Amino acid sequence: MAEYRFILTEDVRPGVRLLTLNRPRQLNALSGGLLREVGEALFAAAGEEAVRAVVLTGSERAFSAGADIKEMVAEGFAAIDDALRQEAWRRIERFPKPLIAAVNGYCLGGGHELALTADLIIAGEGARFGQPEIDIGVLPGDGGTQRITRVAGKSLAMKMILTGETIDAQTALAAGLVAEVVGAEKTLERALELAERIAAKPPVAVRLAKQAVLAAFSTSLEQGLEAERQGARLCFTTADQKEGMAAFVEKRPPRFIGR
Ligand code: CO8
Repeated sequence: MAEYRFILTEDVRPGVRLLTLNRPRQLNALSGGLLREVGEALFAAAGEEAVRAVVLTGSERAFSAGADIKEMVAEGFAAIDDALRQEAWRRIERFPKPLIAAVNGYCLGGGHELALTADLIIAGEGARFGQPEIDIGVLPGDGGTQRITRVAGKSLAMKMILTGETIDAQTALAAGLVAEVVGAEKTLERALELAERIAAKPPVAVRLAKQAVLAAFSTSLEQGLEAERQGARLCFTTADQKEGMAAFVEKRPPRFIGR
């Protein structure tokens, strides 16, 4: 596995890779370097057959407090116009395997936008979610206006983005922004448990299921339904579909081979 400066990577369970944002003293502020490493690590994980799911986490105090404000002060317009940074976001957004965010503490600005690129978020009960960009003279630049609105609706999106106020984990749960709220000490464990469970499922069906759900955010209903149908059809060409259904009929556990 590659060596990184701002993140830690570890294969912790069968099929599960853990990526830990590792600038704890800066509350995991997303410097260009950190973001590029997340993009690189996910790009690498996408190409490794043995990695079936990834868990992304931060520290106890902060998943991430957002884009690195000091870097933006130093770089000015170049910070937002940075092609490498944009490429990193594209790699993160296009990661084809299941991505679970385990969030404790602050999850703000670009940090919240990073968590929102995950397929599901497990939040510790003390987690705070927010888009405070308005207080530093900008607006969310990495998906917040679109992803919060599509998931949680206009009112909460406007409230978070226009006031910059944070919401707690229970409010995020009620709004559908997170999948589960657990005790802070259990956040990572729960995310890993779900990742391990997903990692044991037939990977072609998992990838197509993820694609089909994501199609709901970027296509018309008709196109989304077609994406779902195509996915289901493709599954019928796999050995794992035959094995899964045969195992059910024969009343035994399936042995998926990943094809
Ligand atoms: N960037 C850089 N450094 C940060 C950031 C950040 N976003 N957040 C915290 N830090 C640093 C602090 O400067 C401090 O460092 P030092 O000790 O060297 O001064 C250290 O982390 C600890 O932070 P605090 O002392 O402030 O800790 P507190 O517990 O008092 O406060 C808060 C915690 C409330 C989270 C506070 O740090 C804070 O408000 N942080 C900024 C949150 C924020 O505004 N985030 C949004 C950033 S903008 C963004 O994400 C998107 C921009 C638009 C897109 C641009 C594309 C390039």
